[in-house]
Amino acid sequence: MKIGIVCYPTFGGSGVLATELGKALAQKGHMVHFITYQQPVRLNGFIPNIFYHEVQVPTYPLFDYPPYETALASTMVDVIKNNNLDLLHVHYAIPHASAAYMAKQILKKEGKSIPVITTLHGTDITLVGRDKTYAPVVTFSINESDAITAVSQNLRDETFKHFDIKKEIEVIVNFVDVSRFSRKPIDAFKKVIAPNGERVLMHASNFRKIKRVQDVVKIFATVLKQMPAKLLFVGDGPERSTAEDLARELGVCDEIRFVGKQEQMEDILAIADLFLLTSEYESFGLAALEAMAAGVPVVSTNAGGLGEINIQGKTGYMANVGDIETMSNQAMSILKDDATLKTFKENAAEHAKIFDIANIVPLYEKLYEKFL
Ligand code: GMT
Repeated sequence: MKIGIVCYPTFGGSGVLATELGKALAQKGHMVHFITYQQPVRLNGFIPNIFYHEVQVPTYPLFDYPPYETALASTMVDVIKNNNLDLLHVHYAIPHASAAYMAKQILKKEGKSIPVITTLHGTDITLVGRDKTYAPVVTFSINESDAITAVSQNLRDETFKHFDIKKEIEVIVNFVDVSRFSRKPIDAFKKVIAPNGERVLMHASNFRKIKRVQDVVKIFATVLKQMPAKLLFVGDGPERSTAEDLARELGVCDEIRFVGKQEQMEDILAIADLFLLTSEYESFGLAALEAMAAGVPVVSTNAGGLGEINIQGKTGYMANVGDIETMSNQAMSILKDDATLKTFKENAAEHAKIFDIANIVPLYEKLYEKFL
């Protein structure tokens, strides 16, 4: 098949998922054309069946807001026509679904029909998409998609709750390449981070408000009172400085490292003992799944779809949003001794296998085939 993939190229989960999907499809022999405004972060190295088309957004003094969506729709038309694509798969509704609708209409006038599949990822529905500035366009363009998928049951339910959707939404859960994340820790790296064998806690996100990164700092500060530990913060974003300020205020700054945006998540996760995800909402929590695939148990909130991946008392624990005390106790109960930690690690790795790339990518292929 010749498949066009549209996504955000940045470190967010939807872009990561879309890029990993494209790579997996290319490895299975499909021709995959990425259409984005920048090379997606996980699209590194040369893969023969992958093509990359950059969306150029020319500026003009008249434009306070360069019309990205128009440029995207035009690029879609160009790529679909010139490469004779079979279908277009857009990830994250805004503005990808509406740009795809526009491209589809243009091509229809020229006699070419292009099926559009929209995958909903989370904030496109639960936060940004619900804003009345966007909602009518989001509702319309989702309904106009030939197929709609959501990355969790929770997100499917939220979409029906908040939008007037007339079509079925298929749940195709996120996936992880388990083999890639089953890494042995790099000893030298572990020694730098935890020179005295301290427990290593970790959080990875885009540090947006919704992630409640201050809660991560608070949980870590509580754990630190009970046992030697280090905290790795991976990623970057608007709340990073707030987290840093709080760490200073709580006197735990020396035990925390901010390692910034990282591509080699598997190497970092390999040295971690516990992953903390304190979000107010997660449609799925791909970062937590990647942690589990690396054998790292998760203490998270029970928000959104997190309960669909994190199994209470088995792969980790969950608590209500903002319940620092419970999450701190849960973290300590996992980390308290080597035997308990080992059991949680094994459970996490085992459970992640359900979400292995080999099980999920065929579901997308099956969906695509319906339209060919
Ligand atoms: O979490 C973010 O802020 C990034 C966002 C994105 O769209 O890139 O992530 C969403 O999609 C991921 C992949 O499907 C999910 O794993 C995340 O849970 C979801 N984020 C939220 O729902 C907040």
